[in-house]
Amino acid sequence: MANSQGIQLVDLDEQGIDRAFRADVLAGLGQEQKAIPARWLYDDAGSQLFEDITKVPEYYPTRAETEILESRGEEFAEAIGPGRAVVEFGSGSSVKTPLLLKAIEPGAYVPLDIAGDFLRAAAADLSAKFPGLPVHPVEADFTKKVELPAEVADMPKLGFFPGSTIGNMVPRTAVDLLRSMRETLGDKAKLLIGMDLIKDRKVLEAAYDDAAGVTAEFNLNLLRRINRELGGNIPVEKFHHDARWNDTFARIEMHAVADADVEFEVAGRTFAMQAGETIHTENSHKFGKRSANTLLLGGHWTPVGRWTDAEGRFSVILAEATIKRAAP
Ligand code: AVJ
Repeated sequence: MANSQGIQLVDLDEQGIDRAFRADVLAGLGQEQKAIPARWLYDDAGSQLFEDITKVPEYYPTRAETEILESRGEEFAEAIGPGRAVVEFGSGSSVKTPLLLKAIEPGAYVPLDIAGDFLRAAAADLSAKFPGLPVHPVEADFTKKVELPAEVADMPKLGFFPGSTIGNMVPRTAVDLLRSMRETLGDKAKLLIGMDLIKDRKVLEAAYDDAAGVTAEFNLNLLRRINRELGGNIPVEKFHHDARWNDTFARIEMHAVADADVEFEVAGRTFAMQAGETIHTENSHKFGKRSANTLLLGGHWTPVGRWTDAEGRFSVILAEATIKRAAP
C-alpha cells in the first residue's frame, strides 16, 4: 500500500507478513547485542499498553508535560503568536493537542502520521472540538521532508512534538529528524518540543518498571508479537523485563532478559541466547538544559523558551528555525 506521497506504508509478502518487521527482527536478533527497533512495540496491544503506562503512578512524563501545557497557555500564546499552522508530528493526543490549540489561536492544524487510521480518528476528534479550525491530516513518514497541504503554504508553521518521543532516538537519528522537521516547516517556523529531564536514577528506573508490571507487559508484548506475526516460538515466560539507566548515554534502556539458556525460531531461522543475555528493545534519552539545547542546535533549531513542571521533572522547549548565514 502506498499513500498519496508514494510512500510504502506496509509491505506484506504472499503470507501476509510485514516485510520490514521481519527484516528488522531478523537483523536485530543476528547481532552480538540483540536489539529490535522500538517502533515495533506499538501494535494495537502495545499502543493500548502504552496508554495504560501513562496512568501508572511511577510514570510521570505524561502528567508532568500535561501540567505544563495546562498551566502555561498564556505564555505560549505570547511566545508563539496567533495564526500559525500547527503541524503535529505523530497522530496527536486527545489530551495534549487541545491544550495547545486552545492556548494559541492557530490558523490551521496539520497532524502527520504514517498510521492512517489513527490519523483520521485524531483529525475527526480535533475538528469536532474546534469547529472553526481548518484541519488537514497528512499520511506521511515525517523522518523525511513532508510536502504540506497547499492550504497552509502561506501560514507560518509551529511544529509540535510532545511526549519526549525525540528521546527514543539516538542523537544522530534525533538530529536527522530535527533537520527534516526544519525542512518541512520552513524558514519562519517555530517548534514546541517535549524533552524529559535527567533526574535521580531510582525515579527513572521506577518510571520504566512500575510495580503493577504494565511496562513489563509492554516490553514482553514485543516478543509475543514476534511469535504471533513472524511464526516465532520464543519462550516468553523465560524472559523478564529490565529497565536500566545507562549513564554514558543518559538514557533508560528497556531489555528483555533471558532467565535461562534458550533456543527458538523466528521466520524459519534459529537463534540461541544464554541465561542473562538480553534483547534491547527501547532507549529513552533524558536531557539537561545544555544537552537539550545542543541537540536542537544540531538540528538547526535555536531554543528561545523553556518551561518545566512544578517538580522540575520535564521540559517543554520552544525553538525557532535557525537561519543559515555565514558564521566564523
Ligand atoms: C512515549 C516513547 C516517549 O520513552 O517514555 C514508556 C515510551 N516506554 N515506558 C518513553 C515508554 C516505556 C515513552 N515514549
